[in-house]
Amino acid sequence: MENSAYISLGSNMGDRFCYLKMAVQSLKYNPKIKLVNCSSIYETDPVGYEDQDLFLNMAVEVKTVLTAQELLEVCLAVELELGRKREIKWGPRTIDLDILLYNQENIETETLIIPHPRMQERAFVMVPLFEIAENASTLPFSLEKIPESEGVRIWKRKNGEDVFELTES
Ligand code: X6L
Ligand code: MG
Ligand code: MG
Repeated sequence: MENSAYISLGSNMGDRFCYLKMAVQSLKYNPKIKLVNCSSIYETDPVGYEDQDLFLNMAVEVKTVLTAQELLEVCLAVELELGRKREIKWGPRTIDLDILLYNQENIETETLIIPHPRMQERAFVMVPLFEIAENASTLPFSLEKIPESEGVRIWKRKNGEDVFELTES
């Protein structure tokens, strides 16, 4: 598992916690992905399109043999599996998985931009990421400057066995 990636997850429809859990499990049980770290879950005010329900957001760190493009395909497949419909731009979704970082690479194809555009301005992305990556020396930027954490509240704190709390029964 030679590559390291950070993925942001978000849900604001139906059983939001269940969707996050199922998405994390899908990653965890993919033989080409090793789940290495998992943030707490935060409840966050919607950004971009504000007339929708509150989100639950979190971030995970994975190691993988997949390329960034292949990892994107896995993320999109998980979204499809969990009933994601793309109707309103920036609108409600059962689950959203965004690749934030892939190694220290800058990638720009027609379907994928890494690092994720404007991620540094979004507290709902940066607060969970900072929680699991604050000691990582592999980040392409300093994480000292976290944006205003307004609109981001802890919802389920990870315990010492965070991954298991998220993926068990
Ligand atoms: C001006 C214009 C300022 C657009 C911000 C920000 C647009 C974020 C889209 C923006 C702008 C986005 C989530 C969300 C979305 C989420 C929370 C997006 C895409 N996804 N809000 N809004 N959590 N809290 O996962 O990130 S839509
Ligand atoms: Mg997103
Ligand atoms: Mg997305």
